[in-house]
Parts: sequence; structure tokens; C-alpha cells
Amino acid sequence: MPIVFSGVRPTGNMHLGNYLGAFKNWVLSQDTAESYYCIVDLHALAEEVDPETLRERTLMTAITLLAIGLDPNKCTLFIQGQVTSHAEMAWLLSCVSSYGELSRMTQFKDKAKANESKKGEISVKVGLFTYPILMAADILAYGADQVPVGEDQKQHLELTRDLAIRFNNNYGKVFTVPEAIIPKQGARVMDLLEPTSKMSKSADSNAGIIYVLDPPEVIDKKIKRSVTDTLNSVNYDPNAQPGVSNLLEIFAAVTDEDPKTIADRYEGYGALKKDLSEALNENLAQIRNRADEFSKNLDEVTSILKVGKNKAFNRSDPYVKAAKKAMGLI
Ligand code: AQP
Repeated sequence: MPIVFSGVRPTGNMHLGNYLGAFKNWVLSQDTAESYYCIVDLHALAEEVDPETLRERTLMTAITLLAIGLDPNKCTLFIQGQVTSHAEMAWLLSCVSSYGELSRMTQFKDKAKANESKKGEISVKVGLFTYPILMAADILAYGADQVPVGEDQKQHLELTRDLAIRFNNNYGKVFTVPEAIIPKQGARVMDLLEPTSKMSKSADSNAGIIYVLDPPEVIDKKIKRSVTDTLNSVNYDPNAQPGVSNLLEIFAAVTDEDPKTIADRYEGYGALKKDLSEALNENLAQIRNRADEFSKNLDEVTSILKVGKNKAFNRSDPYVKAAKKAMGLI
């Protein structure tokens, strides 16, 4: 069975981009692979966050992932900060990474620019700069063959592959060179009000973001208000009609269809929006109910995470030991 690893930052409520871009594939992979899914709380520290909020978000992320369909009997779900391998491996890998290659990471440039304009004690943390190394450590410490992610993580995955190859060339083969698994539909879900920017937990306004746990009436309202254009003709053309194309992409990812086929069925935006709301609400209703159940059974959630922590450590520690030995540490 292939080894699958992926992670999510507990930086807010999970949205449709996270769900369609990554988590749907996570659920599928647990049947065909040995899967490790991680709530990457150490990554969340790279941005300004208050400790109590981080604790709440970490737990809420676990609840949402279980509600979406991760099954602890089929996969390992755990919290990154509870497994020492990640931070330890990150240091080893930072000693095979260059300042230049990290400086080229577009997500760092975007986030650094956004953070610089916010008020805070440290505007751009070193952790934000070295985040891709920690991400490489997360993946390589599990010998992952495949990493299901949204398109925004493609560049970080390339860096992970480069580091694995460089390490193996310099010190002998320790790491598997992983492959990104990016979905055909939903790989880059855009903000409903700003369809040229990706849907993001940390966007300034919530109005263009559909959260997985949003109630039906909120979803209806957000879809109704989503930005389209004045052409009033339903076509899948992301350049000329980014708003409508985003709605079609979301629709296609939810119903496993092709966006162009969906476009052919509609003449006006009203009917498209109405049917998209229905499809989304049908898809998300079960997730909301399951999240309610898990929220009432927090002991169950924490015991799942505890089992996950032990399994994750047992899988990753041999890689850390092998990497240390290869580098000459006694
Ligand atoms: N808009 C998106 N479309 C498709 N996939 C997406 N992902 C994130 N946004 C979209 C994928 O979701 C997984 C978990 O992401 P993450 O929360 O760890 O990091 P992120 O990419 O930084 O997500 P956000 O929502 O943009 O968070 P903030 O605002 O905190 O930076 C990843 O596989 C990601 O590709």
C-alpha cells in the first residue's frame, strides 16, 4: 500500500477550498493507502495567534476532519506538536536547505506582505520563512509516497522533493521522494466575492468564504451574493468569467461532473446559484450533523488523537534516527 501524508493548519474554520482541494481526497485515500493526517499546529505558530484560540481551533479541526469522514480505523489522525519527530527533522532538513530557495517561495512572499501591513510585535516571523522546511519534514518523516493537497501547495511539494533528492545524494538514501496529488476539480477554490483570490481562512472578510459547517441559510445567502458578471451567459471560462467559472468549479467538485457540462445546462445565473446551493447543502448536511455529535463527545476525539500520536511517532521516529545517523550524529 502507498503511504499518504497530508496536513492542515488550525488557523480557522475549514472552508470549501480545504474540503474540495484536499480533504475529499484524504477520505478517499484512507481506503487505498496507509494514511497519516496531521493537524499542523506548529505551522499555525508562524502567524500571530493567541494560545487559547489555537487550542480551540486545533480541536475544532479534528472534529471537522472526523465529521468529513476520516475514520480512525482506516487512517492515523494526530496533532503535529505532540510528535517530536517533526521539529527534530525540520532542523536536520534546514541544514540541507538554502536561503535562496526559501526566498523564492511565493506563499511566503504573499503572507509576509500581508503580515507586514498588520500591526503586531513581529511583523514577519522567521517561522513563516522556514515553514516550507517544516512541511518537508512533516512529509519526509513518514516516507510518504503521495501528498494530497490543493494547488497552492505545489511549490512547497517541489521543494520537499528537491530536499529529499539532495539529502539522499549527499548522505545516502533515507527518504522517499513524494508526489503531490492534486484534484482535477476544486484544486483552487476562489473567494466568492473576489474570484481572482483563493478562498482562504485568513481573508479579511468572511462573506466570500463558505465554511464546511455553515448552516444552510448562510450558504444560500453567500451563494446568492457571489460575484458574477454582466454577460448573463453561463460559460466555463476562468479568464473572461472568473466568478461564474468558480461557481461551476465548485459545483463540479461537489457532484463529480465536468464544469463545462454543468455550464451547458444553464442559461441564467439565478438557476445556477439555486441548484449549487442545493447541491452544497445536501453534501454538507451530514458533515454538520456528525460534527455536532463529535462536539458532544470530546473524550472520544481526544482518545482518537492520542492513539494517532503513538502511531505517528512509531512511524516517523525511525526516519529521524536514520537521517541523524546518515548526517554523522552519534
Ligand atoms: N482555496 C483553496 N482551494 C483548494 N485547496 C485549498 N487549500 C487551501 N485553500 C484552498 C488546501 O487545503 C489544505 C489545507 O490548507 P491549510 O489550511 O493547511 O493551508 P492554506 O493553504 O494556507 O489554507 P488557507 O485557507 O489559505 O489558510 P490561511 O488563510 O490560514 O493561509 C491544503 O492542502 C491546501 O492546499
